This record gives sequence, C-alpha cells and structure tokens, in this order.
Amino acid sequence: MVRRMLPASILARRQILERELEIINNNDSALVRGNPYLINRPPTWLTTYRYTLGDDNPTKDQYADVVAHNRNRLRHIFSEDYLVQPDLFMGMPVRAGDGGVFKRSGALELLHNVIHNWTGEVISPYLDMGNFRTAARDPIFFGHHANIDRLWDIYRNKRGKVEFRDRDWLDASFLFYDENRQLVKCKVRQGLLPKQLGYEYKYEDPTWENVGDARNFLSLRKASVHRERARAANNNLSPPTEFGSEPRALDTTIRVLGHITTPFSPTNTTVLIVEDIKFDHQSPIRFDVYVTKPTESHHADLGELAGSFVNVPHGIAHGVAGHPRNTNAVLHKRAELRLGIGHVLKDLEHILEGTGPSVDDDKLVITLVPRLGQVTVGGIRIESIPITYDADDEESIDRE
Ligand SMILES: [Cu+2]
Repeated sequence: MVRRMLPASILARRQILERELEIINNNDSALVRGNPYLINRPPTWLTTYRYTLGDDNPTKDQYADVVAHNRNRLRHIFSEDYLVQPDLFMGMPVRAGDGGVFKRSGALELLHNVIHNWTGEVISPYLDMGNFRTAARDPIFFGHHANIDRLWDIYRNKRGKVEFRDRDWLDASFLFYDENRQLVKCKVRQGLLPKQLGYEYKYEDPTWENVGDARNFLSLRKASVHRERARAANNNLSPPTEFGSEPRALDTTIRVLGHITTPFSPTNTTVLIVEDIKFDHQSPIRFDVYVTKPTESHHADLGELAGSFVNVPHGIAHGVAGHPRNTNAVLHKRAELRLGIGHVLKDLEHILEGTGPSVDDDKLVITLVPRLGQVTVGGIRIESIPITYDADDEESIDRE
C-alpha cells in the first residue's frame, strides 16, 4: 500500500538505495524542484555511512572505497554478534518510568540516523529529514522508513524468529484512525510481522554477504595496516592511556586501553560499551569508535571501525542559526553505545597477521574520533555477555 502512495521519482530513488546504497537524483523531478536545498546538490550522490553532516559528496574516484566501506559496515551489523543479541541491533528496552532521557539505541538506529542527516538540511535548524520534528515533510521519509523496515525484516529472517518475547513490548498499544475514521487501538504484537500487515518483502541475498567482496576489503585493509606499521618506527605516537575515572570531553581524539576481563567463549558475545554519553539532542552529533590490538610501537592506523554514535537533531535548536555546531549547548541528553565486536576482533586477527604478536592479549586499543558536535563520555568498558537463546518461534506471536 505504501508503494502506491509514493511518487515515481521517490520509488526510483528507493530502489537504487536498496541495491547499491546509491542515489542518483534527477534535478528535474517534482520533488527536487520543490526543495531549494535539494536543487543545490550535485546531480549524482552516493550514500556513505561515514557521512557527517556537511561533508562533501564523495568524488567519482572515491566511489569504490565508499561502497566497500558501506558493505563492510552492513556485514558487521548483520554478523553473528548482532544476530545473537537483538538488543545490539534493535536497542535496549525503554520502559515507562525510565525517565526517557537515557538512550540505548541499537545498530539499526545508526543506519537510520545517518540517512536522516544525509538527506536533510546541513544548517541549523536542519529542516526536513535532518530534524525529527520536520522529517515526515519530505516524501523520502516514507521510502527511507520502508527500507529500515526491510533491513529489520532481513535481520529477522536471518535469525529465524522474532527479537523479543517481552509481554510489556508485545502488548504496548498505539491509537490510529482506520479507513472509516474510527479510532482503533493496535498492539505491537498485531503488527510485528509484515505478513500481519498484508505484505512481504522479497528476500534477496544481500550484496554485503558477498564473501569475495569481504575478502577483498580485508586484504586492502591488511596492506594499508602493514604499510602503516612499517612506517611506525619513525612515527611512534604516544601510547594509549587508561580512560580514567572522570568523564571526558570528546573535543579531541581519545585513545585508551580497554580490558578484556572474561575469556572469549562460544556462549558469550563481546560487547564494547561507551558509557554515559552526554549531548544536546537538538544538535547533530557524530563520533566513531575504532578498535585495534596494542603493539610495541604506536602508529596512525586506528584499527577497524567498530561503530558510530550519530544523533539527528530533535526540535528547533536554540543555538547559532546557520551554524552546524552549537557551542553553547546544554548536554542534558544521555546515551550509551553498545557495539558487538566479536566479528571486528576476528577481522583484526586476519589483518594483523604477520605484524608481530600483540603485546597484551587481554587489552585492546580503543579510539574515539569526534566528528561533529559537543559530547562528553563517562567511560569505556568491554563486557562478555551470555547469549540468551529463545526457544519460541514467531508463529506464536500470531496466535496470542
Ligand atoms: Cu526516521
């Protein structure tokens, strides 16, 4: 039904987004003509999950690299780490009485937020898609959300069952008007699966599952890390330090040691937690988290990207109009970022092979790179979380 409501131009954009994460825009379309911001964009854009608000579009020579990074990012988010722990993909539960200030979003939120920032305005107050208050004004909002829904569907198909059996969640209800303008109450359990809503997504093998593609990405990374390590002797950076017990402003790159306290085991998944992130929810925010193994000499290669924290502005900012950075923001919003890193550690083993032994197997070097906005971070820890298997199948959702 959603499909029939969308203008053809949006559909074309959405289908390309699904296939190659690439949007080719037509400046003559009605959508673009009506939007002064879009018309200033170059005719061809390429989505990158590394996008930070205000970044230039990648150039043609950067396309292959961007696509490789996008696919690698998706490969991680749909890896075993995330499949066995739906909290990491969908986010931690939010319950009435929690106060609503503490956000613990999952990886799906990152895919969602980056595209909001990327399709929205780049200057304050980041109108249309760039601000949750105005996002639904842009018709691409619906295409974008259909794609998020489809990514969730792929995730559930790969798991073979629904994410949570929590009754609080399944019985949470929302009010809608139906086609006869009657107010109806719908529970989450009634609309959890696309087939309950009368449609299904066609399942195709996602492009990021191409093994050759992943191998190619890893061997390119390996070559670049080996080059960097060979240079390290003349370019030895100061070693990473402990995070410390006080919160730290992320106004410069922070490079710290993370401690692995529990040995790896098949019944556990390794999670990196960036604790007590404080930020202003009216400002666009981004920082990236990299992970590598400690070595004798320290060099500029940060390791593998484990994940990112991205905030889409919500509400009309009280900051400086026309400036993406609100320097007087009150950092009243709090969040926690949880990243599955089992897969990243496996990649690291492959990439670092032949570079000499890690100096300490119980430690990781974790790097936080600020990209945009004011943020403070309370701490970083690595946890080994037991995998909880749920025997129930999704059919029982329909029956209840
Ligand atoms: Cu959205």
